[in-house]
Amino acid sequence: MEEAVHHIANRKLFLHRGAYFLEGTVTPEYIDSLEDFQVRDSDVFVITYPKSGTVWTQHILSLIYHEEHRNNTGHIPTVDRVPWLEYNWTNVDYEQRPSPRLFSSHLPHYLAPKRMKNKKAKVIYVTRNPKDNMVSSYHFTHMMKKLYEIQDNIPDIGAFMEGYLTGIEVFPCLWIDHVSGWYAHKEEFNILFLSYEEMIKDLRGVIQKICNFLDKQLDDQSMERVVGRAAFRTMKADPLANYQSVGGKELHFFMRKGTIGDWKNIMTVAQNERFDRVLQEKLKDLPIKFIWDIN
Ligand code: PPS
Repeated sequence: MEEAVHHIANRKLFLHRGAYFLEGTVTPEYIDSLEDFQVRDSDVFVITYPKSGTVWTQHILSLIYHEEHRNNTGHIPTVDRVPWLEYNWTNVDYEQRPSPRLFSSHLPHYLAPKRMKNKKAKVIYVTRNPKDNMVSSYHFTHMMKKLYEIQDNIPDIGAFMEGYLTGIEVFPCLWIDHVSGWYAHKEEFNILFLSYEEMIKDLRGVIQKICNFLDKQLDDQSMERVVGRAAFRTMKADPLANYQSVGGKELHFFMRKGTIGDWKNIMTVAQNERFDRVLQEKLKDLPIKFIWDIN
């Protein structure tokens, strides 16, 4: 089990304080230093379990805050506008960055900067139903391995699901631990919970909700632009939004299918039943009603 968890595509994973991180992009010392990260009251963080709509929400935040992004006159990739707190891929000097700073993160709640808990900085936490989350992650893993020409240890969906449910090949930790951790500690943060599914079903409504949370009111034309540019097809074709050239590789498959219920196309009945057996009880303890298909 230990051996199997140690890669995502060409990256080794290392375990630190109960979570896995990508080796070569971050150190245990840096993760520890984030505890004292100088959070500003005006900071905004998008926090997710991977494959829950992170890039989508990053993009929406960037569109809300940056007029030249909305108007298509700016040329800064989303990942630079809303950089990763724990993975500073683009070497942004966070201290020098003007307010309001926007960040993305996959950190579990207990590794979040303690100054985030003064309840002034804003946190947007996005969840996704775990079957689609797992399937999105499965395809992503395959595409990454193909991209980096890694032939070995490519699990089929059954093996991948076992890992997802039990802790093998799970980055950064078990889905249920991440989601239940952030919900259980919600009183400590100024936090807005959103779901991928409500974004699919009512994108404009969710963007308005985000604007209300951020105290950022957009006029009708700006709102129109944000909604239009955050649509799946538009984002998929937008090199600034689709991670096309991050790490010198063509990662445009971050935008794969963008729907609810794709798990039905790949999971067998038996796998679905097994998934339910393992997670159903735990899901009951979450204050979320998941949407499992597009209808
Ligand atoms: S990551 O690697 O954690 O940053 O991935 P993340 O961005 O969280 O999740 C990727 C999935 O989000 C889908 N996506 C979208 N869906 C609908 N509309 C828009 N605009 C959009 N942008 C990204 C993306 O397609 C991945 O889901 P799947 O199911 O694989 O298509």
